[in-house]
Amino acid sequence: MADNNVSSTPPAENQNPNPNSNDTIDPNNSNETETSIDAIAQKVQDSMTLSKRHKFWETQPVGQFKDSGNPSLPEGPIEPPTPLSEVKQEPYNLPGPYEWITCDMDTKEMCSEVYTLLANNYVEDDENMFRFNYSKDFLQWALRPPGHYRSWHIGVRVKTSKKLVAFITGVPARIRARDTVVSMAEINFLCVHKKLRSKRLAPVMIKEVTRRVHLENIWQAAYTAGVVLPTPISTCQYWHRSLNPKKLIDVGFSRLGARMTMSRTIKLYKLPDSPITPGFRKMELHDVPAVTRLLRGYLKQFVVAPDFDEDDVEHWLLPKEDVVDSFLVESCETHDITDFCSFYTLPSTVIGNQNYSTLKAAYSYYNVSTKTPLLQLMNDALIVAKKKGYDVFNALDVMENEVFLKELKFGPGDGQLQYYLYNYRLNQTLRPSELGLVLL
Ligand code: MYA
Repeated sequence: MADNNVSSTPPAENQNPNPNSNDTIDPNNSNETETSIDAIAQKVQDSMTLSKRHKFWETQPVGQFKDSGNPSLPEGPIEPPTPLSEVKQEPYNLPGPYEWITCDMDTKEMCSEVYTLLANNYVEDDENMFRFNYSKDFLQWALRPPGHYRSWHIGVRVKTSKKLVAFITGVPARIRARDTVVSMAEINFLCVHKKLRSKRLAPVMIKEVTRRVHLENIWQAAYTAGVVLPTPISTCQYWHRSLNPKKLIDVGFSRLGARMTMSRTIKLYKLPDSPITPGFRKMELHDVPAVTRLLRGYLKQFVVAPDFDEDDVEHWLLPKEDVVDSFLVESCETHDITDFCSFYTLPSTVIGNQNYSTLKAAYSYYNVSTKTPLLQLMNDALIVAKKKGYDVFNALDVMENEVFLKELKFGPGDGQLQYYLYNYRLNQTLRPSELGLVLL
């Protein structure tokens, strides 16, 4: 599903900040050349349409569009940490009718409130046909990894009715950028109730989560979004593999191809009944050390990737019913674990369809092939996903996924997913294949 949202920016916030927009370049004057380069950058900014200015993001320690491709800026933190005693101790001000809460995701009641907010107000595709429907079990899994902070699960309620109307979360993660492992927050589930949109609540939510992350002495973050903000480290694309083509066509997720009948389409996407690779089986608790070794070795090749230890692997990759599925290949002779594949479960609500209310989607997570060709491994992943009743298998073009996407009959989606780092500069935009990170 396309992961897009539309944000509108009030015109009052988009005044032209540059009174000198007629500067010209004099190549003979190096001092002036520098200022002139600034002037060109400024002109590029000014020439952007009003809707592309970012009143909030321009104030944040993130790569700015005007600095893109400037090799003189060093890689690494954009701002140094501030002493903890200087971090603002009180929450940011909210408009009068609202109050902050810290969400206790251990309780069923809180989980249900968050679930309901997201189920009705979270990410929709461009045509508003589908909306992500993260399950309660999924939310508990996504928000309570090893070392998580309850204070990073932030809600906004209406003071009088106590209704939950906004949400944002962080979870801790060690993420490697080139050779440096950085403690970061992974920020996700930013959501403002539909009735409260375009009131600049999102920037307050982001500032508040930033403050609470800073209080734990963490100064960097990673996040993804469907929208383009300053400035993506990489732009990725979703690909979709039909498992239940008839349903996907009936709900308008896909269309019957030219010169195709329904029965030919069903035949095209048909898969064997069971996996083909000998030794292919579900991951179990005792596999955690071997899977960790396999994954750590594999992720080394990517420019940005998580630095998983055994606790992380146990949490993020040990199968959890209807949340995350992991399979591996155990050599029949040596009993070595040679290959691994995984996907997570994220259904989408089908908005306003008479016959179907939900699409069951599997999302490719981390896959490692050392002995079994990646194509064969992922074909087995498709086979087990089909067997488990998924309608579609989605994958980003990250890591080595391009090797199998076209071959296994994935088709490109219409939305793009942008990857971002907060307060960390990389001086080159990454190709998706240089990314070893999947956020939920
Ligand atoms: S991505 C999923 C985002 N959620 C949705 O798409 C759900 C449906 N949409 C909504 O609920 C609202 O439209 C949201 C915006 C809440 C998205 N990421 O309040 P506003 C900027 C970052 O008037 P609203 C996810 O969860 C926008 O450019 N910024 O707008 C990762 C504008 O700023 P500027 C976004 O539509 C989140 C401002 O907000 C996003 O009512 C990572 C407008 O505010 C977006 N997806 O609400 C968050 N969408 O004027 C960043 C809009 O400058 C984390 N905006 O352009 C950063 C790291 C923090 C921790 C740091 C620790 C060191």
